[in-house]
Amino acid sequence: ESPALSVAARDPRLNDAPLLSAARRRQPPVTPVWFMRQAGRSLPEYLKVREGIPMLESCRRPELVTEITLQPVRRYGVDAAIFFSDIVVPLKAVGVGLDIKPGVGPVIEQPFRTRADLERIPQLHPGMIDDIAESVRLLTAELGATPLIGFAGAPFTLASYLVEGGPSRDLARTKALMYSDPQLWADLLARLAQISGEFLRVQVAAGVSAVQLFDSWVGALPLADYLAFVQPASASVLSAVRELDPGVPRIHFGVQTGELLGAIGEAGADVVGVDFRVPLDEAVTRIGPDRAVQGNLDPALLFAPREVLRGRVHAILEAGRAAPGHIFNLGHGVMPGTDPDAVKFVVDTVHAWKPAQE
Ligand code: 1CP
Repeated sequence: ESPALSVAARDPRLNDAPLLSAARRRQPPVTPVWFMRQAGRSLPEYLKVREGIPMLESCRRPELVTEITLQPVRRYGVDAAIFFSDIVVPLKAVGVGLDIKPGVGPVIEQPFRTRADLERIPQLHPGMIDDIAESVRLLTAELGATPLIGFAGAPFTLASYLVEGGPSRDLARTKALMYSDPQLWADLLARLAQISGEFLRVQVAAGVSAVQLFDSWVGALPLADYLAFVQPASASVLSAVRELDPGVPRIHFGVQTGELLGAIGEAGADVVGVDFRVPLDEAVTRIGPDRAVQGNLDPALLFAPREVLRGRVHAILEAGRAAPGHIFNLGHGVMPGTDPDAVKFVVDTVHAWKPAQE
């Protein structure tokens, strides 16, 4: 049982924020836009403030987290900030031995293999992440009418790092555990659901306006296995947020999830993130009329000529009209080496767009 968290008062101007209107399926006057990985390696101002500070340490310094989170909001005029952190931060906070290696990603000291390994993944308690709440408070004070999106990794994607020991192409060990010891798998996912749920609740209590649950690698599974082995744990994370504050929209995203889109919505999302492989109007058919969508420009298009980029942005905005609410985003994160001026061009193109009259 988690202790009661009291929810911070939010800026009343947030009621009219386009991001939150779209998430609530009230069509805002302009389509809101933000980008996964909008902070980070594509920004020179990010590389400058990160110099000499290891990634995981930078996530635990509230002043630095605040500065890095605000950088893309200042530069691009996006409709939301995404909290600067990483999906493995709460695992580190409970004591799992891990690091984020530059150019690689998360690396786990002792990969998860047997039931005995569960003992090395204790529950997360709010007192372990006071700095996260502090960062959110600093940020919401600076952001005013611009929403802050909190986030966490979903149980499947977190489990994939723990079991593989780091980034993996095929998730073979993860699937082997899932198919060979379903009970241990369920217990691992339940533990990770507690950790992700508490990580999100601390952010919501401190004042974030929306949350995104990243299940980046769950597209590796067929639908039947997603329903049997993953959806219950993801649903428990999303319901932990809803119980604390039903007014905070829940966005849920994964890569290569074309076959899973309906089920990802049914895990308890208000907004389903769509990668670039499924056109948005087709995604709406798969998800149904009760949820908004977010997406879905291929991040590689940021390297294309401006006329090509503009055409694709307009096509996505047109396709997004099929949805009861559309938040413009990429189909996955901004890639390192992306020209920040191309990102700014997309923001301006989205904001300038007017739907053709019927
Ligand atoms: O030193 C560095 O700058 C390392 C690069 C980096 C950054 C900037 C990592 C390592 N994490 C982050 C920040 C981060 N991670 C953010 C906030 C920034 C923003 O969005 O503006 C977020 C939302 C994440 C979430 C995250 N971490 C995900 C889910 C999103 C996604 O891209 O699918 C995942 C899978 C991770 C793991 C991770 N952390 C870092 C890397 C390079 C990776 C991916 C490794 C892999 O390919 O498996």
